[in-house]
Amino acid sequence: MMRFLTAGESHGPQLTAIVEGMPAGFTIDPARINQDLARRQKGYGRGGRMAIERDEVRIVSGVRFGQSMGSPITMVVENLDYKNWLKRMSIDPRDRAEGRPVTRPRPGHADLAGVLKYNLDDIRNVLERASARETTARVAIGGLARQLLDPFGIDVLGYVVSIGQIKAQTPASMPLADLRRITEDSQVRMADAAAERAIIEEIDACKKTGDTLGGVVEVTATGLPVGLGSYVQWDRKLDARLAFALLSLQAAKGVEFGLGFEAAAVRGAQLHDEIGYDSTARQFTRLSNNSGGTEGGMSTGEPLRVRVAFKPLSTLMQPLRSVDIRTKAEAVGTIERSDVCAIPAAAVIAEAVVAYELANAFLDKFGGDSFTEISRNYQTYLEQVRAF
Ligand code: EPS
Repeated sequence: MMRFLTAGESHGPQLTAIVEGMPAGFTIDPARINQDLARRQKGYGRGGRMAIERDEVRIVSGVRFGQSMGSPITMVVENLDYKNWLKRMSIDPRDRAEGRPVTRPRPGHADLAGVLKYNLDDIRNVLERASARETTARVAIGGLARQLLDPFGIDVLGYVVSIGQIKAQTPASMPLADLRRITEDSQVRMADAAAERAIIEEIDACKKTGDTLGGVVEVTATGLPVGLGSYVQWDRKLDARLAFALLSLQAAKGVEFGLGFEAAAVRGAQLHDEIGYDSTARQFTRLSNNSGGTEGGMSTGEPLRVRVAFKPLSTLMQPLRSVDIRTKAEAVGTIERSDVCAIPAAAVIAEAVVAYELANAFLDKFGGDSFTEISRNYQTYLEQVRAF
């Protein structure tokens, strides 16, 4: 079982991730992690910060000669913007006077509950860590997880299905490689050119009025063996673990699998994925995939399909009513540099989170300390399922 911690403030010197439990003998290529970090920085609607940063991972433990050693892997991403915040983010008490405190909480952000909970008189102490900048570390961790899943043919891709009211018609059953190529070329990580044009207009309109936009992203994973996760205990259910991880993302408000909430409105006979058997491949088949690839908290072997709804970002350039935490006088929420829409980035982040949870579920099932041991366990299980 892997576990991780992230640390670091949005405008501090760096973001840090420590991942423990990565088995030995896996190829770890930082360039691949950097590709995902670069993907996270892209997307129409991002603010000025992404022009400053050039997120790149530096691995400072757990990897030697391109392979995992089995020891904790520590990854560091430098915040290039830190040089502009040296005094405001200083750890030295003598710099307090230069702190420029933030005192007007933004409705929708962690600001107000955060200062009350931690008894702080400067909202900056909350927002620095609550910021979605933290997801840089999560994408780096996901990039590591992908390198664990890769040799077993498991592929994971995130893309955008809607922004605001505008929905993409994502071509059903398109191979993941094609979907990757198309969404990678899209400014909003979407496989629908007409919807993309409408969304770009909508983002421009929101920027003019100082508003923000949320949306829904979908993550598909293919190549999963049947039986990841388990029905026997609540906290071993694959979908439950994915939902927990995805809802831990900043601004995430809902998660659904397959047909999702719509499943509640159709009759059982219309919903459930009928079972067939392919005697040549010696494999059970499904005639549909409304479940989104999980039944009873386990992977069915069909593609995993999960969607996450994100609310619009709470930093508004045309701010909402608020109250100053020091004077208690009426005010409006603080204006911080931010994004109009970060949903294209959220697709990359959700993808990383799913990759990590799948890698963990994979290790639960086939776990061992080395690539050799895990491969052996995996092959033996596949043979067992084929011979069933
Ligand atoms: C982010 C960096 C942040 C914001 C955004 C995500 O940079 P800055 O605050 O310096 O402009 O662009 O953070 C938020 C939306 C938020 O609420 O904090 C990033 O790296 O993704």
